[in-house]
Formats: sequence, structure tokens, C-alpha cells
Amino acid sequence: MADGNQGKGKVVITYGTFDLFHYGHEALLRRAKELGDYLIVGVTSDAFDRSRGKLNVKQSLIERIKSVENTGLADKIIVEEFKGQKIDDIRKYNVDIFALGSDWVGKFDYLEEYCDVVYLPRTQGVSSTELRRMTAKTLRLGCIGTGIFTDRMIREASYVSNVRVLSVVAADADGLKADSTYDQYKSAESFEELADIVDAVYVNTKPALRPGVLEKALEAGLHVISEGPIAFTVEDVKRLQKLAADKGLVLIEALTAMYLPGFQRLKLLLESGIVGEIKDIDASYSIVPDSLDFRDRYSSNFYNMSSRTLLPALVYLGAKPKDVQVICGYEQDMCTWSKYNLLFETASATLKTGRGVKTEGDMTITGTDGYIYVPAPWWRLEYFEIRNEDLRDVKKHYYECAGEGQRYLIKEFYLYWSDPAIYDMAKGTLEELEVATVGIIERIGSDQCITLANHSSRFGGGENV
Ligand code: C2G
Repeated sequence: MADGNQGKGKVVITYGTFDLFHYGHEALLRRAKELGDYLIVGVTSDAFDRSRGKLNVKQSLIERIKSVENTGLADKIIVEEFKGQKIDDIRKYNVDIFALGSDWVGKFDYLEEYCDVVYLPRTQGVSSTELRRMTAKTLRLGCIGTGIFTDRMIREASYVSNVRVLSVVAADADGLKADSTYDQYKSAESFEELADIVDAVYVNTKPALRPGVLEKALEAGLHVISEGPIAFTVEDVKRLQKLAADKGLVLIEALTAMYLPGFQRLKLLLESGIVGEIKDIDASYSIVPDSLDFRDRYSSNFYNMSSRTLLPALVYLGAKPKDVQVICGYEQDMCTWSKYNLLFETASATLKTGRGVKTEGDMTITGTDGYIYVPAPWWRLEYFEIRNEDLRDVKKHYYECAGEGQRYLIKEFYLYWSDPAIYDMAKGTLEELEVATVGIIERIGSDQCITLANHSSRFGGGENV
């Protein structure tokens, strides 16, 4: 049924986000209008843009509609809310011509079944992306804690536009202090002083100091991205999350793997049922560092590596396992080996982590129609295979992980910082993930954890923990 525009002559429809409205948009609307007598403009809703991966739109829907209205070229403005809407609109408004800029050539040919499809020349030299870049704020980042993780963060941040590392400070139990290795960066002696220099901090201190440092950073009004887990009891995690929320600050864990294109893509494929229903996830993550202090319980794998180890299960199967079994092996005071068995409603997962113990770092995701195999190191997630009963039918997927991977995480952190609405959408899931991780490691050392006999052959002895 046509909707109110009968007798209006030739009806033309066009769509767009029209963010930071510019003369390219205006020229497009004028050309579209010239194709007929009555122009309908579909402006994309914020949710629709996010669902099609356009995450950095600066203006609200109302502002964008106002800009289109101000041109006086649109006879009718509608909102584009979902993917299949164009066909519905064409039918509903008896559209004769669908018009879009030449950057979309070929993409909408399927609409020729319903009306004429015209691609209009795109105006050169102007784009919303470029305008967004020019109007974007710069995030001034500081690093608390020194060493290879911080060096890597500095390197990777240099690849993210609008992020600048301005300060690096060391931290110990007494507070912040200068480190001469980093004297090309500004230093600070207190969190308040640091908050005058930077907007946000990357925290990479010894695990034992982490919760205290995070609290002081948030108290000083700094947004935080921290190595994880951010604390070691669920109570502390929730307290820090509440503090950040009360102060309107971003607090996220530096879970690099989760933000990699491959990890995100695999998530979408699994949700679309690519291997049917997931029955099991089996993954390992281990490192043998150059040196380890076996007398320091904070060197234990779960204080350093549990978030990354548990990640694929808690993201792909959900952050609410029904039951968890933890097995731990120690050398002196340090937990070197952990195995987590997670039980979900219809699936299970086994995650293994070694620090001072080495094993294959691959991942298998078992499903009812096939399985995913991710070769080591799965946490770089650049390549995976979809395999099934027919051994010759292997689908290979490759998604580049540029540099060392942290740039994707920093980019996301920048997005959360610059656009609180986007952070609000992601926050609940991120918080749940943190709580679930710490809820699991909190069991270590309790009667809910099975402890293996202490194998201390490297040191003599051999007594149980
Ligand atoms: N455009 C143009 N010249 C420019 C920039 C944009 O002609 N320099 C055109 C685009 O080709 C598009 C319209 O202006 O036809 C709106 O552009 P965007 O706001 O970038 O919207 P877009 O993401 O292209 O959405 O369902 C939405 C549509 O698919 C188009």
C-alpha cells in the first residue's frame, strides 16, 4: 500500500548517516532530487549504524535529521532502523528510483527487482570520516608501571590516531616515582599530579599493587585500562567498578585477545551457528618467563594469566558457568599450573594455564555440526579452520592481527573514553566478565580447589603445599 505520496510524480529515495553534514552530502541530495519530483531521505538510526559497524558517528539521530531538513531538499524524512528495511520502504512509498553515492556501486543492484537503482557521483575531497578525525579529541595517556608490557603499550599506542602517551611512572608500595629509563616522558609523584598531565592511565604494576593503584587512579579522576585481573576478590572488583561508575570513568581490563579482529569475527561466526551448537571449548595458555620467583605467590599464573586463559569460554559460552572445578599445581609458594573445568547448561570447557610450565597453546571449539581449530597461539587469533566430518572440507579463515595486537584494544578504549554512550553499551558485559573471572580464581586455595602435590625436583624438597 502506498503511503501518502501518490500523485507526487517520480519518487526518489536515498539513505545515509549524514554525520557532520557537509557539502558532499548536500550535493548528493540535490542530485537525487533532480532525478525525480519527490525525494525521501532515510537517515540511519544510531543502533542501525552500530550494528553495521559504524561506531564513531558523532551526532545524534535528531541532529542528523535536522541537518537534512535544513537543506530543504527532502520532501519526507524517514529513519532507517534495520537491514531489510530498504525493500519495505520502496514498496511502501511506491518508489521509482533508489539513489546512492558511487562509493556503493554494485552493492544495491539487488533492489533493481523493485525500482531503478542509480549510483550518483560522490563529491571528492570531503568525508565525515575526515571531519571526525579533525574534530576528534586527543586522549592523553599515562603509564603506571614499567617494563616490557609498558614498552609494548607505548609502541602500539603510536599506531592509534588521537592517542598520545605523555607520562610514564613507576609504582611501588609507597606510591608513584620517577624512572630514569623513561625520562623522555613526564613524571609525577602523586595521582593528583598525574591527573593534571593525562586523562587516562594504563596500569601495569606488580599484581599485588594493582587494586590499590586502580583505586587511587580512579579517585584522582583518571580513566583506567589495566592489566588483569583488576583485583583478586569479587568484592574488590565490584568496589572498583562502582567507584568508576560513580565518577563516570572508564575502567577496562587490557584483554588484548578479545579486541582482535579474528576473535570478534569468530564470535559472530559461532553465534551464527557455524559449527552448530557449541559443546566444548578446550584451550591452553602457557609461558616460561626468563625468571620466576617461586617464593612469591603473586607470581602465580592465576594472578597474571587467568583472565586471558578463561576468556574464550566466558565470551563464547557466557560469563555464568553453572559449576567450576579448579586444579592447581605449585612450586614452593607459586602456582605454576592450573586447569579449570567449566560447566555450562549444555556445554563444557577446559582451560589450562602454565607459568613456568609449557604446553601447546591451541584451541578447539567442538560443535554439533563441526569444530573450530585455532593453532597456537590462539590468543593472537589470526588464523582458524572450520572442520567437519569430511576431512577434505576445511574452511580456512585469516584475519590480520596488526603489530602486537594492543592497538585494537587501545582503539576501543579511545572509543569508550570519547563516547560514553558506546561505553555504556559495552560496560555490563565487560563487568560481568571481570566478576566471573575473579569469581573463579577466588576458589584457588579454598576447599573448592584440588591442589596437586608440590613437585619441587628443581629445588630438592618435594613437600606438599
Ligand atoms: N556522499 C557523497 N560524497 C561525499 C560523501 C558522501 O556523495 N563526499 C554520499 C554517500 O555516497 C551517500 C550519502 O552521501 O550516498 C550519505 O553518506 P553517509 O552519511 O556516509 O552514509 P552511508 O554510510 O554511505 O550510508 O543505509 C545507509 C546507506 O547505505 C548509506
